[in-house]
Order: sequence, then structure tokens, then C-alpha cells
Amino acid sequence: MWKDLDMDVERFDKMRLMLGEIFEKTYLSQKNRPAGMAYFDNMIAELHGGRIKELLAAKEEGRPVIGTFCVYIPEEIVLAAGGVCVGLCGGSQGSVPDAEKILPRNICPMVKSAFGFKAGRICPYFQVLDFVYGETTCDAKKKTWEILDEMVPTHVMEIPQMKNQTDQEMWLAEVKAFKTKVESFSGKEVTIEDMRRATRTMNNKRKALQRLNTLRHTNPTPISGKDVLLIEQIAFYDEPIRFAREVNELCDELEKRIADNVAIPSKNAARIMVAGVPMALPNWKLHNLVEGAGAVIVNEESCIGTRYYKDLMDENAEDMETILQNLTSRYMQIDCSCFTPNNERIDQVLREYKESGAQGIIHYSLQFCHTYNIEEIRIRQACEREGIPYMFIESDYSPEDVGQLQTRVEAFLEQIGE
Ligand code: BJ8
Repeated sequence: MWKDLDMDVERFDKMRLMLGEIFEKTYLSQKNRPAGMAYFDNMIAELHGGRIKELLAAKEEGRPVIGTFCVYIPEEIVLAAGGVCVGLCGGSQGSVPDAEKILPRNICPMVKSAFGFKAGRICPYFQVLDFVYGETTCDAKKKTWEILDEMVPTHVMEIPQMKNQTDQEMWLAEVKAFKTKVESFSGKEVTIEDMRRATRTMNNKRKALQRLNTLRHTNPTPISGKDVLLIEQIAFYDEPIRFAREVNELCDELEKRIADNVAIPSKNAARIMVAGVPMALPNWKLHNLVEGAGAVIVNEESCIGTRYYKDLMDENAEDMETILQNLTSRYMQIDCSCFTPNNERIDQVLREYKESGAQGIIHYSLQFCHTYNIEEIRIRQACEREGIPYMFIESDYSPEDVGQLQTRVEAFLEQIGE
């Protein structure tokens, strides 16, 4: 199968082996995990197996498989057309050198990692998909799409930078253009019933993740932050109906754990909320550090986190124009730092801090991400105003800064414990 997909099989095998070892060390070594995590562990074991076969089967049925990098691409439309939306990974140091042969070194590691997976032919998802739909959120991404297009068909959706009336109109036009593109590829015109069904599916998936996030806010928390992060990462490539069912089954178990007072990890662990850039699979660096130091992460204000699932939308619109307008409004609520002004995000961070019962915030940013690195100033000011213990971490995917970060995290946890 890998040869047919034109993979660099030798390097891919090495990467799979490495991922397996890191996963075992980071995840399987945790004590007293919920039994329901077995499904998600298996999704990682089958990351390069079962799910790829499902995508190939979808293609054989003529259903489009579309790769994305951002939560602004409306999955509802892909689902309505019978297609599959795959959030492409960009969380590994392993693919960065492949990217640096072509791209500048001083850009975001997430962009480099994702691009490197394609350039090195070491990600089967990239090899399976029909086309990529990128966006104009940040400069690193939008200029990379031009180069990526030489390797895989890459379309680009223009994302507004402000939220005025004219921006909303432009965004609605972009959503409609996306629908047309997906329809012309699948050869299927999306009906209002298709859109309602897809909206229900996505709402159910987002509701399941909301439920999980609410349950983990319980003090003491019944599940580790690492495990929730893993589920949030798997949300981007699993089949959505099955995924929602599994998350809900896990939530049933967590409710029982809460009733039985089963806590993870220890009852006195410091509770930390993370805010900032998304942590794409397999970026577990910060969670591993924080939870390795005895604390627990109880919230991710991130696109691999609450920004992905906090907003639902009306499932019962009467006609296509209304449902597309609702969709546009729903997606315009995403408070990415690429927008200016972005006051909603400051309020949202404070709200999530209160709801999660956290005792401190770590703002996590990736190197060279200008929008999050600058918006960090406003988050810090808000935390100072509210008296919230706060720490800023800017990192990449290399292991080089782990020792230094560990010292800083431990000092921060001590400060919280005082
Ligand atoms: S909606 S956060 S998924 S753009 S970290 S690549 S912004 S330089 S990831 Fe994002 Fe969409 Fe916004 Fe969410 Fe650029 Fe920054 Fe890198 Fe980033």
C-alpha cells in the first residue's frame, strides 16, 4: 500500500517506529487511565493503517478526501458532499529538515512540519488526499501554499482579517466558492437536507467534546490533560459519527469516576490552563512537561481545543442561503489571533479560566508566530489585571529547550503552590 501511495517507505517506517516509542513513553506509561482511552490509543496505533484504508475506500466510492490546516475550513460542506475532511498534522520535528531544504528556516515550525511531511513523502494522509484547502490566516501559511501547490493541488480560501460587515460578506462569498469547488470535485450538488445532516453530525461531535471538557473541569479531574489533548488531536482525522460516540462513551465512564471520586493524577495537583497556538499531532511537549512535574492541564484554549468546538450552529435552516449564512456566522466566531482587533479572545481566555477552575495560565506560542506572540502581550496584561498566575512559553518542536522549560515550569508551579 505504501509503495502505491508513492511514500518514502524506509523513512516512513523509521518515523512510525519513533512515534510508537514516544507514544508508549508519553501515554501508555500513565497510571489509572480511563478504560475508554483504549479506542483513542488504538486510533494512534491505526494512524497509519486502518484510517488510511478507510480514506482509500472513500476515494474508490468517488467521495472527495480534502486536507486542511485550519479550523476556518467549514467541514460541514465537505461532509454534506459525502466527502472526508482530514486535518493534516504539523506537530513533528521529524519532518522539519525536509521543509528546511526548501522553505526558510525562520518560519513557524507547524508550517515547516506540515510542508515537510509532503516534501519528504512521509505522511500517508498527504499521499491519499485529492486536494488541499489552505487559507490566508498567517503569512507563513499563505506563501507556503504557493510552493505546496507544486506538489499537491492546493486551493486557498481567503480569510478576512477583521470582522466588519464587508468582511462578513467576503467570507460568505468564500464559503460559497468552497462549496462550489467541493461540489464540482464530487460531482454532487449539495442539498439543504445534506447540509442539515452534516450540521447535525458536526454539532454532535462538538457537543461531545464540550461535554468532555466540562467533565475534566471537575476538581479533582477524572482524566489527564495529555489524554484530552490526544482526543482533541484525533478529532481532526477520525470519522465524526464514530468519534462522537466514543467520546460520549468515555464521558459516561468519567461521570462514574467523578461519582466514585477517582482522580487523575493526584488529588492535590496544580490545575493549569493552556492558551495559544494549536498543538498538532504529535506535539505533546508542553503537556508532558507540565504533567511530568505533577500538575494537570484542565483546558486548552486553542484550535486543537475549545476554539474548535465551543460554537455550534442552527441545524434547521429552511434554505441554502440561510444555512450558509449561519455557517459563516458560526465560523466568524472563531477568535484566531490573525484577526484585528481580537478582543473576544481576551474575554474568552478569562471566561475559560474561570470555568475550568484553573490556578494559572500558560500561554503557549510557536517560534516565529507573530500574531500569537504579539497577542500574548494583551493576554498577559489581562492576567495581571485579574491577578491570574501567568507564564509565557515560546517554543518549537526540537527537544533542545526541554531542560530549560522544565525548570521554568517547575518554578511556575511552585509559585502557584505558595
Ligand atoms: S484559526 S490558530 S488553525 S490559523 S502557529 S501556522 S498562525 S505562524 S495555526 Fe491556526 Fe487557523 Fe488561527 Fe487556528 Fe501561522 Fe501562527 Fe504557525 Fe498558526
